[in-house]
Amino acid sequence: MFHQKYNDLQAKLEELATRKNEKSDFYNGIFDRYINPVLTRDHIPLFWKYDLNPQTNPFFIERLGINAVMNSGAIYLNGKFYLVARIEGNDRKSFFGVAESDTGTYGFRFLDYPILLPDTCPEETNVYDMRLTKHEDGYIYGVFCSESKDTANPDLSAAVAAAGIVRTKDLKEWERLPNLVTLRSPQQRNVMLHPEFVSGNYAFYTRPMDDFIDTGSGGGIGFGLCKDIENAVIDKEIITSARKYHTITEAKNGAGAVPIKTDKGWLHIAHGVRNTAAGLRYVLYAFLTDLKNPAKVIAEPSGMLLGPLGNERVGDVSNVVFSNGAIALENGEVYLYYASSDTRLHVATTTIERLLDYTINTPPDPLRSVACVAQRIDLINRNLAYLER
Ligand code: BGC
Ligand code: BMA
Repeated sequence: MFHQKYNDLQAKLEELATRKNEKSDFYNGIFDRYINPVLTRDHIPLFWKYDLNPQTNPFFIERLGINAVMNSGAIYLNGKFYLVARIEGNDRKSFFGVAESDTGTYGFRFLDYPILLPDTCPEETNVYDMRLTKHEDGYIYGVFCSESKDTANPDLSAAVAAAGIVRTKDLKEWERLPNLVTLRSPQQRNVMLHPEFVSGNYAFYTRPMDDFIDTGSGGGIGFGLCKDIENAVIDKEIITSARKYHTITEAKNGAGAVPIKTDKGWLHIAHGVRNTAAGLRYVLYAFLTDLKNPAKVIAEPSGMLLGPLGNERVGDVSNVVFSNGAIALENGEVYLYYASSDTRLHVATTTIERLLDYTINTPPDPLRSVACVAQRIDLINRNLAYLER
């Protein structure tokens, strides 16, 4: 029985890891969606979950279950697609695991071991959402959320979020650096390192917030410079993409995938959050910043780029899509990895050209219904005139 079950599960895992993925029939011209997710909890190796020795596990039961695989950093290295996924155990703690694929849309397999981060922060309880940046200094940096109990607050759920920093050259050996210090923001989540130096400094996208959940006075996605990555301190944060009333970013926004360098500017795919009676709704949106001044927004299309659809809407934290990684190949293909409802990871594919067309030529949000209708009537007028020609 034991061996039979093991073989069955192993065969299923093998089938999952080799199953091809096809584009779904979703169409908007901007990107393609795929039928299957690229990573789920079923992709986790059996030897991470079961004790495989029948003597010590006669019932072949799971000892350390996995609840979800989601928000993943992404990088293309030596001809392969790598994801550093947020993996959440049944115990609610998340950690990171590296998965590798030749295709980017299927065939992801986890390396034998999850990442054991150097234990330099004794108060740290949970880690998640790593952004991977191939920096021009030669290292690959991983910036992630390091969460600790707020011991000063008697509320059991009170927590403090900070940005943890690790670096590697091979995704196997990880060196941990001190957490980022932002002198003017007590909490940070969704911090990401810019791939290039900006006037000789390391540049971070930040997310100033007053509190663990509420961004409070934090006006949007921040940007700050620091001299020394081994002791990263940011004094001043300025706002790049701002939160706006009655838009998809009203409650919060935050950096997503590391920006893609294009000849028209830095292409950002971030997340925007609004509050609803059913809880927070997370969607992805895009904007473009100046090549020389990556904090300066030069185009920001109206509304969302990608929102939860169909099955994506349902999961542990429903009505959420979240991205912290995309891969742009030299030939201009883009693989955008996004998780749905904190449960599983998907890919959407497109090209830099299409994303630029979308970002530059989608009109900005006029912020009021009446102006939105005028914007649409303008499109209808032009279309009807065109069709009647
Ligand atoms: C969760 C994150 C979430 C954050 C804010 C954390 O405890 O692990 O998934 O984004 O709280 O709600
Ligand atoms: C957060 C993020 C994500 C998560 C989202 C929805 O604030 O950092 O980890 O996907 O909430 O729960």
